[in-house]
Amino acid sequence: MDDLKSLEADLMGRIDAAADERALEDIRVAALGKKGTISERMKTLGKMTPDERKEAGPILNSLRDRVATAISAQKAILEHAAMEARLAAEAVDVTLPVASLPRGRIHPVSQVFAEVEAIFAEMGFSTREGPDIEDDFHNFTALNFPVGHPAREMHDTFFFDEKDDGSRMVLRTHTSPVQIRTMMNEKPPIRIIAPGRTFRCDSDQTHTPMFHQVEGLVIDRDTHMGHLKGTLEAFVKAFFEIDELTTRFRPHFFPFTEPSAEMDVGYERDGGTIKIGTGEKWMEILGCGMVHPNVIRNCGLDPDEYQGFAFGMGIDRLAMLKYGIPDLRDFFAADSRWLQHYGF
Ligand code: 2NM
Repeated sequence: MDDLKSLEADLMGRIDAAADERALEDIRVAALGKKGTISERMKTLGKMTPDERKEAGPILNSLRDRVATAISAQKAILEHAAMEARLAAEAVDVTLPVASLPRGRIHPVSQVFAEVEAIFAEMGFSTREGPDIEDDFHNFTALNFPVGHPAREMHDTFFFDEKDDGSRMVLRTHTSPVQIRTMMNEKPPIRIIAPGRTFRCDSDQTHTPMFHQVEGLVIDRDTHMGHLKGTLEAFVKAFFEIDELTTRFRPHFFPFTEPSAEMDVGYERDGGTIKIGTGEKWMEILGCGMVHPNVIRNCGLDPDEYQGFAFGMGIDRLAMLKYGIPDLRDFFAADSRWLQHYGF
């Protein structure tokens, strides 16, 4: 028995002192491996009388268990220390400036989104977002698009495959579904903008199948077209950084607003560049109108109690106008030289 005690003390001392996982593994093999000191003792059990074995068996078993447990515990300590040492050695200060790589730039679309958000935030608007993939109700029906309306047809809308119930999801053709969700889920007064990606099956010099929009919505009691006009004129002045602005509201048709209008702003050419603000010419810049009573009703609000205005504009075109970028298609070509030139 005494030699077992001293064997255990010796093993425990060496396990505690093991400096790394390799040294510990050597100790494990020397004690518990096939020819290990403890394993060799276990083999002697077979040659004992039943009475001897009854006494020695539990003693050897528990010795083996204590040694195995000590090895596991020390292994965990060594693994943890090794990980700490590796983390310390491989630490990188991600806040240091990158000196040897070309710096990335902010895409003009991201820049303009941020500018538009900041301007409307100052006027008390907050931002709402929604999914790119929408159902028919939020993209069309709630917005007062009659069944069979041309905008629902294949040539404008990207449809997904029919589901088992016959319905089809769509890539949203505008961000208006965000306004629908907001009206259904929040209580007036509502003052929000909805920036994001939109999709229409259209591709030429001035249209890309994916483009960017900001729409806005105000719903309150006694909201009228004066509020619409004042808000949009204040926005255009702030965005183009001008004090003088002439505007013109041309009657238009949208299913979701009544009356509807397109807003033109005055501009003039100064050499090759376009100067927005005043001038002989008119530039169409956004669509707008008073939210149709059907839309307000579809969202569970009473149109006799609440009215409001809404508007929508293309961010890509606003970026081209403000920053003198000539070709829309370069926006989405992922050409790093273009981004180096036009980025922020
Ligand atoms: C536009 C033009 C006019 C619009 C309407 C709505 C809603 F959800 F309130 F009915 N959201 N956005 C709207 C109105 C959008 O884009 C050219």
